[in-house]
Amino acid sequence: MIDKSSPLPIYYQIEEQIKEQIMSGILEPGDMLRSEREYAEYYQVSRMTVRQAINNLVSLGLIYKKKGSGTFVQEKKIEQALHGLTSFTEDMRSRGLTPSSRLIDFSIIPATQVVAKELMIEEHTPVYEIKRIRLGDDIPIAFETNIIPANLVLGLTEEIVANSIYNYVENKLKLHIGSATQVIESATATKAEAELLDIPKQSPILLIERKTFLANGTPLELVKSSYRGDRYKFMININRKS
Ligand code: 16G
Repeated sequence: MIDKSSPLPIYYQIEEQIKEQIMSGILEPGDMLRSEREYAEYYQVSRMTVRQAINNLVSLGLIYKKKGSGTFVQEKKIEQALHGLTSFTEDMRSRGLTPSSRLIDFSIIPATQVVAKELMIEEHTPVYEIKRIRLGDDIPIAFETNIIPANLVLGLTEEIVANSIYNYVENKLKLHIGSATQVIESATATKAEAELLDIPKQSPILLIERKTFLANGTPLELVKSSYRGDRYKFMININRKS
């Protein structure tokens, strides 16, 4: 099963074989992999070679190591389609996961110059600053900070933001959310983010900045979200210009 005469490195061949077993479902989420020693014996290679294959699969987020117990197949990543302006609550529900939030901060602060410019309001105008850990089926998925003009989204409370901001804006305030610009980049988790998201420090994360507008063009929110790179991926449908 390992072709030692192949130009492909041996660790890579092992990596591909394990990956194939995960993709085809022979190995399922939560299954424990064989130990390094067992793989080394099975493939007749050194443990170092096996370790390299395993570490690469860990970096890819396909498997994870649990201290003292072994290496396991990771749950499938949550795929978010980037063709609709959806809320976290909707994203989770559409995947059959139960959304929840842990409120880290809820305060009203004066808008800084930068925030004021982005939200097209006067500097020092009160804005909500909301920091939440967003969970799906009780697993932390993202850490999110929203900045929202206080005199636009009236009556926001801790209880509301512990549920869904978009639901309140649309169904209670009857405002129409229209569009958003979104920038996604890769980063590694800071110590604080790692603690909040329950991942090792320096783990890969997807950093998303969204600016959302009401249908009439008024800026509604500035949002920074750090999504766990091991649990989340984005999908876009693209059409070639005709
Ligand atoms: C998503 C949005 C965020 C929005 C939130 C509302 C991204 C990157 N961000 O997390 O801008 O404020 O949903 O969610 O998608 P909620 O209605 O559940 O509070």
